Amino acid sequence: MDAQTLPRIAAEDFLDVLAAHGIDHLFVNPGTDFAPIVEAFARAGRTNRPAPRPMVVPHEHAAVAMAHGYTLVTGRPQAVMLHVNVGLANSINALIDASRDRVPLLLTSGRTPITEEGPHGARSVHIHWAQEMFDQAGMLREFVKWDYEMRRGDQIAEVVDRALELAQASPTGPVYLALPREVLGEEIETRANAPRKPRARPEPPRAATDDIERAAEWITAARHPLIITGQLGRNPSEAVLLTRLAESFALPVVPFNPSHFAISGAHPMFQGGEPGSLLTEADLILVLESDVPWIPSLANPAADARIIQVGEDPLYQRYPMRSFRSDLTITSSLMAFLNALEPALAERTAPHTTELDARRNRLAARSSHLRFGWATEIEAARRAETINLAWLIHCLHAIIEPDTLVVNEYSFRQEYCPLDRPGSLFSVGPAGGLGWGFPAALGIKLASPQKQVVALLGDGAYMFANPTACHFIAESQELPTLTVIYNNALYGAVRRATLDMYPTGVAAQADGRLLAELPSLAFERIVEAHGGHGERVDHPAALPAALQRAAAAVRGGQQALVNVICN
Ligand SMILES: Cc1ncc(C[n+]2csc(CCOP(=O)(O)OP(=O)(O)O)c2C)c(N)n1
Repeated sequence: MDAQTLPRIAAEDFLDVLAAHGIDHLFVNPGTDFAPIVEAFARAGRTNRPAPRPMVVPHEHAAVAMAHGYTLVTGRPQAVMLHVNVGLANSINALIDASRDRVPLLLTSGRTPITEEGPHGARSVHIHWAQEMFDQAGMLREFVKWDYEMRRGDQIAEVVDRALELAQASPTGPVYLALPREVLGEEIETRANAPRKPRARPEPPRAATDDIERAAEWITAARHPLIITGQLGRNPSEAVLLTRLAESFALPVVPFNPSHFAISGAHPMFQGGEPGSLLTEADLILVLESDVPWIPSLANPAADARIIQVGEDPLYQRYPMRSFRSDLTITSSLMAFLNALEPALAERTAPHTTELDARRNRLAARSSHLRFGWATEIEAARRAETINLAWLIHCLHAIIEPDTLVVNEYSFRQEYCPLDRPGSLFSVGPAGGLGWGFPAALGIKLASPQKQVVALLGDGAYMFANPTACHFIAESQELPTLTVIYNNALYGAVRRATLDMYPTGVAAQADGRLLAELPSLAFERIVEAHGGHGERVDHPAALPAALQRAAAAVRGGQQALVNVICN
């Protein structure tokens, strides 16, 4: 067969249009619905047509989380194709993470053949009946911005254009497209106008001048301002701007459950990850891209504090309930906001007024005091018999290289391991669908092959990741990452919740461990089974060398895992 002269099928247009949109990878987990896609890839290979690189990922959750990680680094959406409803169902946890993390992504899956006989691609095996649903997209509609089912093979390019422009419009997020087999296999005319020019995209929103003026006035007038960040730092330039602003205008920064690096943990304006007294004493709080800037049942700002909330979707319109106070709500990208705020503040105050200098000194003293406390915790941990979180995170610091990317699906804290580079931290998104960290680290490594990628996971989170699928990908795709597991043989969060709610209850008599205990497994042997380097450590003194050996293995091209047995 000559691939050049065969009648063209719609699946070829699908690959063409993905390539035209700059999509590097199609992460797939295939089924009987894939025949036209497989044929299209084979034809593209034969004719040298540009196509995304197909990567078979042996679990759908991992496929979506890899795409998520890749996009966090590159900013470019990727595509995923899964097997009809059953494969799609396996991906929904990862889709929820991507959706709440506002990651643009084209998620596609097959749809069982529509016709029972007749057209090319009509039903041909037993499962084709039971896999049909009345509304396949219904199971994930709440977590995508747009969904559609391909109806005509000759329309595929326009539909993918629409999908990708919506995924990338502010606020960005996943979209879903169902691809029936007969439609993918439809014979179509070769397009006269290919490759098509992409439509111009709208810019992310920018704060209105009046709002910038008002925010600058309020910040200048405040005696006890506070900045709380959440997603700030996805674009590393946001962290650069924020740091400059914090320095110039003596503004304390608390990255509260941060997704990314907002400011260095070594900076005097970094005030730890918990606002503490800063929250209750503040007379102005600037909330930058944070869905949950504080926990109202635990502590609240003063009643007369002014609150400014800024974000691309500051109302979090897809959240059913969210009631954080706001006196000025600004819809804006953080780059646009911070770039406009800086000169507006500079117009109102010089960086070295007596008042600002005094505040800067006070904040620097506060952060030194905090730092002393963190150092004391580390010293106590060094001398302990078992490993705790502070010690584990502190020990990571010694293996972190200038370009290391830290993936966090545990409690990574700059308090114990200050980072100094914007763009160096990626935490599981606000939905907390566990299992994200390991495959996201693989996607991050795929996007940055020269960099060291270190993933910090709980033992629970590691098991949620379908570890064998992830280790297989690391091995087969040559993506050596370092996985560090905080192994407390526990769903600690579940235990804490039980003890918080029923501190004197019956469950507390057994330390709240009911339903929370996990077996302490030899995870180091799982990585070894995949050709990787495994370490098991249970004493604080042994941890630094184990991490060094694992990091060296990764530098040598081997994936590595350190199973850290904790107290
Ligand atoms: C997919 C998924 N299932 C269940 C949960 C509920 N959950 C939240 S934290 C947690 C325990 C995680 O265990 P681990 O990663 O070991 O961390 P630890 O709580 O022990 O600190 C669970 C089960 C979740 N967030 N996501």
